[in-house]
Amino acid sequence: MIREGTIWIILILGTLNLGAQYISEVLEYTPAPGQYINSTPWGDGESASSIVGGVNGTLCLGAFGGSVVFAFANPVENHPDNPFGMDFTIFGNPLPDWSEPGVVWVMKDENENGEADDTWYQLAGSDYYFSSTLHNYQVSYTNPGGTEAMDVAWRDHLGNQGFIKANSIHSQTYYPLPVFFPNVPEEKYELTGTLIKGAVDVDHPPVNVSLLRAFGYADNQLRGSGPPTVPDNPYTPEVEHSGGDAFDIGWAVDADGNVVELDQIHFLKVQNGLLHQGGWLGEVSTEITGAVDVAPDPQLSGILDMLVIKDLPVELDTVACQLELFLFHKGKPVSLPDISWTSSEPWAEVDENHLLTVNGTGALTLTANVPGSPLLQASVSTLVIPAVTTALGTLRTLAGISIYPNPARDAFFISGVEKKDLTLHDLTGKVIRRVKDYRADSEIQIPDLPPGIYLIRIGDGPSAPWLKLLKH
Ligand SMILES: [Ca+2]
Ligand SMILES: [Ca+2]
Ligand SMILES: [Ca+2]
Ligand SMILES: [Ca+2]
Repeated sequence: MIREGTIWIILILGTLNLGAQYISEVLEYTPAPGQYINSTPWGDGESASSIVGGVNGTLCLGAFGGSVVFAFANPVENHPDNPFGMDFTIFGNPLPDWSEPGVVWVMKDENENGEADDTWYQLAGSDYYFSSTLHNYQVSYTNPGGTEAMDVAWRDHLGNQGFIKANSIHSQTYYPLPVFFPNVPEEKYELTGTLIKGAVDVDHPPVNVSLLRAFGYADNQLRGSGPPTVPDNPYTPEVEHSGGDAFDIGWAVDADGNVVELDQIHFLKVQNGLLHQGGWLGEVSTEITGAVDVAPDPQLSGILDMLVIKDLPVELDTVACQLELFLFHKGKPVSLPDISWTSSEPWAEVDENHLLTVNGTGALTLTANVPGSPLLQASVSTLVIPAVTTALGTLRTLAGISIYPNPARDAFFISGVEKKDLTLHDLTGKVIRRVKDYRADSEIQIPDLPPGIYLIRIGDGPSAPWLKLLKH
C-alpha cells in the first residue's frame, strides 16, 4: 500500500510539473498573404500542426494581421511563483537585429464551454503605449489571381495602400489558396489587429534591420540554451534561460486599455503586428515554432523594471522631435521619475519635457538615465540629415526672450523682443506664419494651428534666436 501510494504521488507530481506543457491544438490559422504562404514548410496545410507538441515547428503568419489561435491541454496559470511573472514562452525564428513582432492575445474560457468564444484580451507589450501604435487597424488584401507570384494589393481603413511584393525566390501564389485555406475568401479579405510601428530599416542595403521590441512580442527575442520551461527575463536585453519571448498574463488589457486580472487562460492568438516590406527579406512576417508553459520557481528572480524609449526614425529630418519614454514595473507603465538625458553630440539636447532639439548633422545617440538607479537606462540612435541645418541655419535660444503662456492654446505672447519680424515654423523647418514688426507682449493668435511643437525665429540672419512653442 505504502509503495503504491508513493508511486501515485510521484505520478501526480509529474502531472503537476506545469512547465511540461506544449501547444496541444491549433484552432485556427489565417495567414495574411506572403512569400511563404501556400508553400512547404512554413505556410501550407501541415504548418499549423507543426507547432503542436514542441518548439521546433514551422508556421508563418504572412503580412500584417495574419494570425494563429492555439490551446494547451490544460489552462496556462498566471502563477505567482512563475519567474519574473512570465507564464508562457513563444518561440519564433528571429535573427540578431531582425525581429518580426507578433502581437499576442489571450482568452479565458469564461463561459466554460471549452470553446474559444469568449473575449480576447491583448497582452500589452512595450509598444502598446506608443503614440504610433494603432488599435483595431484593418487591412484588406485583394487576390491578384494567376498561378504564380504576383504583388498582392492591400488597402487599410485609413485609405493607405500598397503591395505585398512578389520576389524571385518564392514563385508560388502569395494570396492564401482555398486548397490550404478554405476559410479565406477567394477575391478579397480583411484582417484586423494591432499595428505597431516597429523599427525597420531596409533603405540602407545590404544590411536590413528590424530592431528588437523591448518586451511583449512574439518572434522577437533570440532563443537561449536553457530548458524551454525556464523563461527569459524580458526586462533585460540579454538572452537568458530558454530565450524566446516570455509573456505575463498580467499584461492583459481590455479593448479600452484597462488592465484585466486573469488567473488563467485557455486560448492564445498571435497576430503579425507589422505592415512592412523587408527589402530582400520579403515582407515582415511573424513566424512561430512553438510555445510552452512556464514552470513555477519561486527561487528565480531578477530585474522587473525597464525604461523604454520609442525608437527614433532611422534618419531625422526635423529640428525637433518629441521623445516618448516609459518606465515599466512588471510590464505596466508607472509614473516617470526625473530623467537625466545624455547626448552623444554637443549640437543636440533634450529638455525636461523630453523634447529633442538639434543644431547639427550626423549620427546621434541619446541615453536616458534615472539618477540613482544605474540599471535603468535606455538609448536611441538616429542619423540627423543635412537638410535640417540648410533649412534652418543656426538654432539657438537667447536669454531674456520668452514665450508665454507655453504651452499655449489659442494665442501666445513673446516678451523681451523689440520690433522684430517673426517666422513660425513646423518641425521640418517650413515657414507657416510670418509676423511683421512684432512688439513685445502683443498677442499672436493660433486657434487654427494643429496641436504640436512649433519653432519661432526672432528676426533673421544666422544668429537669429529660436524659441519652442508647444500648442495644445
Ligand atoms: Ca504572470
Ligand atoms: Ca521571423
Ligand atoms: Ca468559451
Ligand atoms: Ca532577457
